[in-house]
Amino acid sequence: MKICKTIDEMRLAAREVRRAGKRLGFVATMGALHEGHLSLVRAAKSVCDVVAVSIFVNPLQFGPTEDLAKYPRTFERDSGLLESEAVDFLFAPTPAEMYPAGAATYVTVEGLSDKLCGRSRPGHFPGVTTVVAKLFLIVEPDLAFFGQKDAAQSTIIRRMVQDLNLPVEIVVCPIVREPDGLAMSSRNAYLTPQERKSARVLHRSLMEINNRFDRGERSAANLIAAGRQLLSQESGVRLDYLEIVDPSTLDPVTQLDKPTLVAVAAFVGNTRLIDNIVLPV
Ligand code: PAJ
Repeated sequence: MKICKTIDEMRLAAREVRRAGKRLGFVATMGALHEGHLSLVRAAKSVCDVVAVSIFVNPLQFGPTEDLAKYPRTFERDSGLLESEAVDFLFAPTPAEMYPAGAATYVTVEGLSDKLCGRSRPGHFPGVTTVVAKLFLIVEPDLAFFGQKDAAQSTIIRRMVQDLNLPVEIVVCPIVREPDGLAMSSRNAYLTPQERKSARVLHRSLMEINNRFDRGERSAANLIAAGRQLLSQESGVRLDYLEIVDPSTLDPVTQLDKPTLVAVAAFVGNTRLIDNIVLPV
């Protein structure tokens, strides 16, 4: 596995891959890798000739009071894991390499960027789309793999790719969970043992909604009320949002007569966790 620290190195390596007529797959991450990330790497390996992964804790997508400084950074372990997955290139730039002084350009998906997490984290999605656009322009992958775990992020990136005619195909892969249902996340490392137990309520509330939906409930308000009820019973958990939305517009729906996204975000202690499920027609 070749580690590229500079944009020039990564760009040259990727150009060579394409010149050889090979299909290049790309997985963007912020490191602290877990099985969720590795599932994207494996999906990329299974359909691409060459795979590049980036590790970059993107300062632009963190708010002033968020966890940028304490975000887990485990580079040695991460590069070992990627090496075992036979990843070809690891792009690991510094913040100064990605954002030299004077950088002033943002990529923003209007409208979508202030829905769901965008409402409670202003500036977050413009930070994500700016860095992902830059990464796509540096790596120029044929396919890029993202997780359903960050459902709104995937929707917004698809929109950006479509609107800017970026020549990359977006593939969204299923959520990887712990055995008890908790969605894997780099932020789970912040949880105390007690919080780790409480965190199960996110998935439990989604399952409750799923069960009621299976039994025929189609009112979004009733489904949300049932989920909120469970969430409110768990001490130490503070709900940020629980919404049922159209997966492509992220706008709330009232009646579930087409596929919908049920998305939840909650603080468990000081740690903000997200999860979601898709309900069929
Ligand atoms: P990060 O949180 O490191 O996630 C990198 C990718 O892994 C994202 O596409 C995310 O959806 C996916 N992922 C995380 N947990 C997952 C899980 N349990 N199951 C399946 N996929 C999972 O998302 C980001 O980084 C950043 O915003 C980034 C896109 C890299 C831009 O900075």
